[in-house]
Amino acid sequence: MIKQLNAAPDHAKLVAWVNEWAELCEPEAIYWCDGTNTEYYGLCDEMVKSGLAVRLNSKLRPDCVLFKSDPSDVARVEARTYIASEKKEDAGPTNNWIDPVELKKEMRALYKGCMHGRTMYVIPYSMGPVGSNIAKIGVEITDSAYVVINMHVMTRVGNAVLDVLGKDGEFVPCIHSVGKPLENGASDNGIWPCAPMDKKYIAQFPETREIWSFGSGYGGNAILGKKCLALRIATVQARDEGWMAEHMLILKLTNPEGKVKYVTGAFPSACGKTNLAMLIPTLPGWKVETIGDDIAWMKFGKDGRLYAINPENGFFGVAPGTSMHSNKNAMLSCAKETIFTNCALRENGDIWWEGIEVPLEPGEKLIDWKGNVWEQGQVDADGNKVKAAHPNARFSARAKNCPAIASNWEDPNGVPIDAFLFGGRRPSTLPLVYQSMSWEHGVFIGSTVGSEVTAAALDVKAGTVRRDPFAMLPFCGYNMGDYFQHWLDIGKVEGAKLPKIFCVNWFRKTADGRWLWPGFGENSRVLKWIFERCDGEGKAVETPIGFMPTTDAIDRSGIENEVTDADIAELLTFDKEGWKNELAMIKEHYKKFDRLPKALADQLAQLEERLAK
Ligand code: GTP
Ligand code: SPV
Ligand code: MN
Repeated sequence: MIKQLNAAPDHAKLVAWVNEWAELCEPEAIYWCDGTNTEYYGLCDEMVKSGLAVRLNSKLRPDCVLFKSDPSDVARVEARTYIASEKKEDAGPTNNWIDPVELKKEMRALYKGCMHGRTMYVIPYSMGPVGSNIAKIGVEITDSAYVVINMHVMTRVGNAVLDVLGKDGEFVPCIHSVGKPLENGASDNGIWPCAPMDKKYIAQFPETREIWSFGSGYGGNAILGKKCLALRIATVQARDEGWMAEHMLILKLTNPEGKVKYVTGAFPSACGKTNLAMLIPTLPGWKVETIGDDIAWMKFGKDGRLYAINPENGFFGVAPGTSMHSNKNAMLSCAKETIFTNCALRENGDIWWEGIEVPLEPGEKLIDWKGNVWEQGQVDADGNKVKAAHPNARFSARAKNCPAIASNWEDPNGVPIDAFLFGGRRPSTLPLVYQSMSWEHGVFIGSTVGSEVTAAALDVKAGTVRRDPFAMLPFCGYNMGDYFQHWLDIGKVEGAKLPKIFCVNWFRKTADGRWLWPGFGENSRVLKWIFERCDGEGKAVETPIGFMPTTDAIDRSGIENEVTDADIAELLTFDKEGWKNELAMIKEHYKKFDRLPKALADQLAQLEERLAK
């Protein structure tokens, strides 16, 4: 008999679905999450007691816990992520595909008895403000209390959601297990539970709008409202219903005269969305406020403009590199009520990571993300510095704790978008900023986004340029060529007043490896030019790749010594030879797409012509 820890809601379909999974997974107990603080802190206490989590020093970091995951379970696993559409061609060339019937059979065998000795938590959650007509409801079943507390932070969980569901409301069913049954009263003994790589599956079924995840407890693999629902499933819904689900930050930009514009930005994972969303402008009088840092859902308003909401409720932010200097608002967001994963632990009971810019005591030793004692300056057998925190260590912080959160961030109608930015880590060739010549040209730019590889996903080679169209390579729930077409179609909607499109690159380096651009708060100087361009102002020159600012169009007041005339000239030159090489790479990239829209092939041909002149 499975214990029922509390009463099930009055929703026959939901209860039947939960019972069906309970029968297969055979948990010890079923618990319906109510979303309260009592529930949240109760689960934190349990995990601290069992050794899965460490409670941080409550004077330094109130109501915070630290987890260390299994060293094999530290990021999204793209090679084990599937779009199981009925037809392979509908998943397209960029997604892994298995026939849904076959995959379900395979996965059911894994789910059989997978929750032995564990509680099955049922999490009703809303992506977007509860009850908003843009919001979507999901229900996640999981055997991980770590996932429950993360869902509390990252989504809106609990009874309010059940109220909206009523007796027969629709929800996206999401099933998750860490894939580590506990037999005969065994316990985790403080060790992060997960399954071996070849048993991990992150599966989306686009036609039936289901999510099945097995074997991983980390981030986007397990917190299913985020990438699985709000992007992979939502892109399919957005395509069918004429809206957009994008891997984009949303920010509110106010100029010194008090005029407001809203800007979104699609940068690949670990390429600066959270940082830009929370930026503190160095330019006097300018203000940036945060609407969202990772995902935007956008729909047309009656006025023909695109209105964006942030479907999330918190930030699952990259920890390393985050400091009071680089991102003060993120540091303050995670000052309390935060879940830390794979950060290092200090002797004083606080967290630490590379780039936090908090000096350690002389001789102070840490507990690193693997649980080993770590000494300052420690090197491994090959002489490489041992990292105290994993490069993809994360904080799960509540949006309401962000000092820069915009007062209207939960407006159910969303905010009207003026500009879209695309960008990635490109040490050469791509200028600091340029503007597209048209919507179609902007879609072309989005389709060619590339970045040096980061630590946000396993199984991709570091250091090389990876093409990540619209920063959606791992997150598009259908054929990428059709997704390009959807972007082109959005541009043809009658009466549409579309955002202007820009490409930015904060990551240019000199030949000897120095950053050419200081980035972070100084990026406000680029936002200023973008703001001006949206109003038809801002000096620019037309080049074969689009409109580039003249070197004096970027306000360098106060940083002329840091970014010299020579630097800005290098940041804003059109590098003809580099672009010829880029063109060849884009051609290679485009060969992958079986359903490449003709308009994009034309854009490529036109770029080639302009470069040949
Ligand atoms: P995901 O959460 O994985 O989607 O990542 P993200 O796009 O939100 O990236 P995030 O803002 O967390 O930045 C990732 C890394 O890039 C951090 O180590 C930052 O310090 C670094 N970074 C962000 N902005 C800048 C910048 O303007 N210049 C430089 N040099 N580094 C930056
Ligand atoms: C990303 O990788 O883009 C993230 C982190 O935002 S995760 O939620 O793990 O996908
Ligand atoms: Mn992301």
